[in-house]
Amino acid sequence: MVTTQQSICRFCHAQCGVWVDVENGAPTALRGDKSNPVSHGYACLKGRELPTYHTTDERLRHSLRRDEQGELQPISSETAVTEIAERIQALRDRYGPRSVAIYIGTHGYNNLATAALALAWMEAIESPMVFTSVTIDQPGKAVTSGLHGVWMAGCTYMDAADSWMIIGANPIVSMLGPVNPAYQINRARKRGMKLVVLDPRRTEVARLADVHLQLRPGTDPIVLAGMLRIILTECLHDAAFVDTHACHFDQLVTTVEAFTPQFVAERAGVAEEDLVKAARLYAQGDRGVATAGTGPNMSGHGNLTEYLAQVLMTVCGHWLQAGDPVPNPGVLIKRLEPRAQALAASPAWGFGEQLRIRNLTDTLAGLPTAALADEILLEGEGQIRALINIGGNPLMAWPDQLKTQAALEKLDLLVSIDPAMSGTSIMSDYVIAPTLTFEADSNTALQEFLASIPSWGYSQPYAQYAPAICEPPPGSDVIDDWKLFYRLGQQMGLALKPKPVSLMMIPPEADAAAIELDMENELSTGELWDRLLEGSPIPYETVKQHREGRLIDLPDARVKPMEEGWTGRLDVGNHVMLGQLEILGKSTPHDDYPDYAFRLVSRRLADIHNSCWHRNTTLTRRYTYNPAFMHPADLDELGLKSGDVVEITSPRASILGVAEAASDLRRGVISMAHCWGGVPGSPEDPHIDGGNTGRLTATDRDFDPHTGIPRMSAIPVNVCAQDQTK
Ligand SMILES: Nc1nc2c(c(=O)[nH]1)N[C@H]1C(S)=C(S)[C@@H](COP(=O)(O)OP(=O)(O)OC[C@H]3O[C@@H](n4cnc5c(=O)[nH]c(N)nc54)[C@H](O)[C@@H]3O)O[C@H]1N2
Ligand SMILES: Nc1nc2c(c(=O)[nH]1)N[C@H]1C(S)=C(S)[C@@H](COP(=O)(O)OP(=O)(O)OC[C@H]3O[C@@H](n4cnc5c(=O)[nH]c(N)nc54)[C@H](O)[C@@H]3O)O[C@H]1N2
Ligand code: SF4
Ligand SMILES: [Mo]
Repeated sequence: MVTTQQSICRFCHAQCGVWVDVENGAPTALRGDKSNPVSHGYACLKGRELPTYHTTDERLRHSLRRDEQGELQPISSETAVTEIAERIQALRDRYGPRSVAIYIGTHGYNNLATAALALAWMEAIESPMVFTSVTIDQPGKAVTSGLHGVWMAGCTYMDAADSWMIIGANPIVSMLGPVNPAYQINRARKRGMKLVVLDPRRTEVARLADVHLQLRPGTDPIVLAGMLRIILTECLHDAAFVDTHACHFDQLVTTVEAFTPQFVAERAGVAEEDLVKAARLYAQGDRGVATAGTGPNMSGHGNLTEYLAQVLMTVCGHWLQAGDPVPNPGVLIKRLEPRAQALAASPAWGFGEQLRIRNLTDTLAGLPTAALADEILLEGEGQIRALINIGGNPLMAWPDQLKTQAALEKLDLLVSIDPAMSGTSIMSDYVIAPTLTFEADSNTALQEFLASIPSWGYSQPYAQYAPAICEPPPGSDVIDDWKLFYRLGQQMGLALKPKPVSLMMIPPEADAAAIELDMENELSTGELWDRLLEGSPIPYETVKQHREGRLIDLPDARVKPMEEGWTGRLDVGNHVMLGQLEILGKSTPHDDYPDYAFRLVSRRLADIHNSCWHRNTTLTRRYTYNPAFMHPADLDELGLKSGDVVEITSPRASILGVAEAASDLRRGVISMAHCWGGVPGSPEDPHIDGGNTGRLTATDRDFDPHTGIPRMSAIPVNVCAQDQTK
């Protein structure tokens, strides 16, 4: 019997609304829901394969434990939890709470209930060592909210914007930002929205742009400063907005003075007229967004790029203003009151836990994950000895793969929650086999929460509820990820007090409303969600009545004017950021690694999500590995052709890759997806395993002094044909 059910794809943060066929209790096919008002029928190949992940033989159906011979053997989840609790208790008693860390990876976030319980458990064991993928992704975003301050009314969405600037992101493939970006961008362009894209590659989204600046990797702040200078010189900025709502404007004006169109064109390798056109197009119009992606966040000046993007929005007065309609007042997640006023800048780093490495501290983006391997390796008081990896894959994803491998090997206890034998699962002492998307209740809270980032989230009040639609495979012993933390709490005699997800965007309110969980009687995942969404603007009960995902009819809301006597200002002249910019404006040579002819930049492959399911034959119908894309003229010059195996060498290490001609690249750039490659030290076939770009990076070189993120894009490399004699 086949039934067809509405649900949410939870394979990435986009959370598209979908239809799923369930046959004899197992999901068999997935299609985008054409009637869905936000995803409009979109479902990518990764999502269409989601049913397969539930049923593939590759999926773990039981948890695993490393035996005395070092082999991973099946174990009941109950025994696994009991043993893990004992081992963590022992480490904590002997070495203190700081010896226990968690890492929340992308699939930890895709399941917000798990993140909430993991954080509650860490609080209960009193360990501050919470790391996430955010600090090796786009840490500049959270940091900027402190450096620049936050505009309480937020910004416009693509359906109403006059201009939009995308700085090193490719949302049509990555879904960074709005849901179904291709649909939204095409519609907005038809309406007249102007699109500017900065990317060394002519990406899918760059092809739709009014101006594409195909800049040298890592030169984004130079280009943005140049655009600011043009906007200010031509008086295209919103002087009244700046006067009322910004501070340190004069310092900004002085600092961008050095970034003449000629200087920028020479440094960034773009045409002066394109730069001027881009600045004018972005500044025209009343409402706009400048948003950055992973590329520039990883290429050496991430905080500065993100900061300047928001400074551009502020200088142009592009934020929502008093009287503007509020696009989405919040459905499952409460937002800041939409007022035309600024929450002043606040410390972005330098508080909370002090790391023992590179003087790093906690930050608004969280503890620097790039320092986690060192914190495990560095002996002495405070050393991390146990790590729980929640839906992430450190061995493949963290920078400096060789150091990561050494660190994971050194741990006394490594636990992964993962449905697959990932590179990290293979190294783990325990692998907890989780339920997958369609086996547990969920909802669209995650995508709604992402609205804390300008331009992300739903542009209308929208929510969807998705109850479980199938059971785990017969005979399996899998648990909902969050239950690991609940049950560890039970075993260790702790009371867990998770923060409501409904209040996540307002941390003080979430802290004050921590939920007392009954530690005797375990809730179902659905019941847990009921608790986690208490206090949501629209009662979760109401949302649950509609499984189809729908727009919520709310009374017309407008942005309120600034409160009388309000003093908060957006800081457009943060001294640390302007200090960094000033150095880039000096006339030192731009080539920081003259001995390395190429810069390797990151990218996403359309059909593969990070390190997930690389052996799925449908996902790999185009690429079974991550090609090393290079400009055809660069290949010619090196006497190489598509399909040749090349050795790519950075100051840190060498990897093998398979060259592929790509005329959409700027010359001198190699573009390669991350999270591929085999286990270092084992035989690797670049046609099967691909190459791990993280191995080329070093955590103690070219790193951001605050978030610790090293250069993971714009990596200096040389390329040559593989030395067959090795
Ligand atoms: N050089 C370089 N390095 C990079 C990047 C780059 O661009 N360049 N990108 C960085 C970025 S942006 C990120 S986010 C990180 C990625 O960092 P991670 O999140 O650490 O890596 P993923 O590969 O996304 O790991 C996902 C894991 O979750 C498992 N999984 C799949 N489905 C489920 C599920 O339903 N439940 C659970 N529990 N697990 C599941 C998969 O098997 C996989 O092992 O990599 C970073 N590293
Ligand atoms: N299909 C697919 N979708 C994904 C993922 C995936 O692996 N596959 N991963 C998910 C994750 S974890 C994340 S964080 C998001 C990321 O989402 P995005 O940030 O949109 O990721 P990319 O598509 O890699 O786009 C980054 C772009 O930056 C460019 N770039 C590299 N270096 C520089 C630079 O120095 N300056 C500029 N201006 N551009 C540069 C690259 O050429 C690339 O086009 O995608 C998510 N979605
Ligand atoms: S974009 Fe993300 S949520 Fe949508 S179908 Fe693809 S994987 Fe699923
Ligand atoms: Mo990411």
